[in-house]
Amino acid sequence: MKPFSRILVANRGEIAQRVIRACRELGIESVAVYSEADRHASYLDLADHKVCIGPAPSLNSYLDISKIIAAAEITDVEAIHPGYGFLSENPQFAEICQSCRIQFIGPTVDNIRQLGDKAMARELAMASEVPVVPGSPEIVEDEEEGLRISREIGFPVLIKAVAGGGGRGMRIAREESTFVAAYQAARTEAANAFKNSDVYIEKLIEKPRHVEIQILADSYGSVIHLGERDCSLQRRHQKLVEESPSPAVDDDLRARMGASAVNLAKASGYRGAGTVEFLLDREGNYYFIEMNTRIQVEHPVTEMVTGIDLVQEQIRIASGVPLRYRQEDIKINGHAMECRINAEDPSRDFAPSPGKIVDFRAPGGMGVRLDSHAYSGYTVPSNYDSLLGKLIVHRDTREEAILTMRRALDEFTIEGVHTTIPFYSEVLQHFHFVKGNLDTGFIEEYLIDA
Ligand code: MV4
Repeated sequence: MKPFSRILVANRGEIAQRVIRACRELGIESVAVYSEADRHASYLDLADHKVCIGPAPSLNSYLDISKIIAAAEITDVEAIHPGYGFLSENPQFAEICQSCRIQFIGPTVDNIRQLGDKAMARELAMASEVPVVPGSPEIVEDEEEGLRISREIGFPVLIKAVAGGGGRGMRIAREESTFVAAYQAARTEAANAFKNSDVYIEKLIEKPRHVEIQILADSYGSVIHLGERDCSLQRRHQKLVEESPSPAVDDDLRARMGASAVNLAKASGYRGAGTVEFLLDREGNYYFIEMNTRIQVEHPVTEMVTGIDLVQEQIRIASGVPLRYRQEDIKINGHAMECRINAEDPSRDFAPSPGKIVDFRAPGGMGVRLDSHAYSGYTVPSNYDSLLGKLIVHRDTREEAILTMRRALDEFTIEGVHTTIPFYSEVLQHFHFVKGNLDTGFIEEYLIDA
């Protein structure tokens, strides 16, 4: 039985294509939406229907709730898949979908609200016996309280915005004397970026790994985890390479982190696919930092090692079908790795490089998956993020995955715009990367000239 008859995909680019593919395999009709800048996008050809939702700027198209809802009403869809970014973690959008009797393919409105507030998510984690970084139990109202808590947990500390994201509204205070300035700077930045100046405090974990657990939860309280992704390789809070399993996680740690993630999801009454983010320190301690209530860019590495189509599962869950897997059904097979290929110039501080792709030759062969909407003749618009696609490999071991990734990167030809392909070839040759010695400072430390 198919879960829905028709779904609208409220996104663009590779993730729109990814969701349309899942719909097609489930026998569900898809409706693609596009801005004027995406008129010639290839994902539109894969969908059963398409609707123009306005001019190029996201605010007037992909972020305009009334346009998306109008497109959904006109095409009479039963559900909307938001992809990632744009409206995917907007509780107001999820609420409007609900009031229009359109199923939002994602978590409940309450899930998005509660977990989108990082201080609330932290409190929930503490209440569910999930390890958190030592810090303030709640939001910190003023400098005096902040100083008192910081002295208690010990410097250095990190002041974080409750509405934070992408590292904004985050400041380090290494010692008492710089605390007040850092506290005020974090609040001001948070007020400007998120219209919410609330902050909380955590002890600073130096050079952590970023390890996240994928979970799936159905509407009946069943929750499973699908192992971890190591996303330690980042530059300015943009992930570059993701892999599963993490070179730093063994079966025992995976079981403990997985149980923590499942406990948190159960405590919040979570529904759908979600990701619980942890920091892993040098001693192998893990600490909850936040939960993402969407499908993530890097979801394919988990799909490759588990064999589970996460987008199809999102759709099934949203239609009210119980989970088809129990925890003991989940086996991690081999090793998967993903490189995000961006239209950016690594030699110019990763500046966006929009323009026309005059030649596009995709890699292939054993163990290679390419999720990309780009093609020869495609013009990369300057209005959106610069993701051209994701190159994913899946092999028996990490060593083999690295060899296949290097080979696939060598085969991959994109002419007309600058891309991050050559940068990845360097990363994959790096001694520390090959050894699996990664932390969130790796790129800045080893690969960017100051
Ligand atoms: C931290 C941290 C160290 N200690 N929290 C960055 C964005 C937000 N998602 C959380 N982040 C961090 N939180 C404590 N207590 C270091 C980071 C961090 C980071 C985390 C994951 C991946 C890359 C990062 C790069 C810089 C800082």
